[in-house]
Amino acid sequence: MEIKGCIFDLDGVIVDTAKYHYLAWKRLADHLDVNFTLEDNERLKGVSRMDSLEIILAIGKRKLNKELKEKYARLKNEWYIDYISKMTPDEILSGSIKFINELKGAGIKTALGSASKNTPLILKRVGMEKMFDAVVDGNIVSRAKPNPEVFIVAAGMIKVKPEHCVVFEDAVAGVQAAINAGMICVGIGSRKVLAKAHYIISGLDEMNLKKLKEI
Ligand code: B16
Ligand code: MG
Repeated sequence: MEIKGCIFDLDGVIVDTAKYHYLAWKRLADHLDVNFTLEDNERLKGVSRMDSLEIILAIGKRKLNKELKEKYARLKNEWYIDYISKMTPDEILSGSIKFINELKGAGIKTALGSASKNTPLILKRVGMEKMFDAVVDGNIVSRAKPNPEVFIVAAGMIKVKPEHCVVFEDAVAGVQAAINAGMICVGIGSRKVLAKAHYIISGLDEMNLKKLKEI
C-alpha cells in the first residue's frame, strides 16, 4: 500500500488533554454527587462531550432533562477551557513535530482529525495551528467516532483516497472510526485496549518514515 496521507487524532496523540478533561469532568461529577474515577475516564477518550456526560450520568444512575444536560456540559467545558487556556508548546507529546516534519519532507499530506470542539484553541496554545494541511474537528463534523466521518472529511480535504491514508489514534472509538473509514490504523497505547488497530506503538516518538512504510 502506498501511503499518501497521515491523519492524527489530537487528544492522546499530539497532546495529552485527557488529564484536563478528567479534572473538569471530576469537578462536575463531584457537583452531581457521582463517584467518577480515573478508570472511568478511560471510557470518555475520543467520545463526544454530550456522550461523555451520558456515561457519567449512567455511572451515577442519574437522570437529567435536556436543559440540565446542556447546562452541565457547558459548565464542564468552561472549566476545561480554564485548563487548556494555560497550555504551552511544552505539552506537545514527544516525537510529534519531528515525525510530522519528516512526512512533509517526503511529500506525504498531513491532517488532524479530532472530536474536540476546542481543537482551534488547543492548536493555538501549543503553536501548531499551521502545522497540518487540513484540520477537521468537532466544529466541522457532527457524527462522533466510531462514525468515520471525521477521517473521511479529512482525507477529502487533503485529496487522498481512504485506502492511501494512515490514522494515528489512542481511543477505541477512534480506532474503530479509522477502520470504518477503510484506513490503516496505528494505535497509540496498549494492544489489549486497542485490539483492532493494525499496528501498535506507545507514542509518536516510536514512529518514523521507514517504519511507516513497513506497515
Ligand atoms: P470537547 P480527540 C476528544 O478528542 C477527547 O478524546 C474526548 O475525551 C472529548 O470528549 C472529545 O474530544 C470532545 O471534546 O469537549 O473539547 O469538544 O481524542 O478526538 O482529539
Ligand atoms: Mg484521542
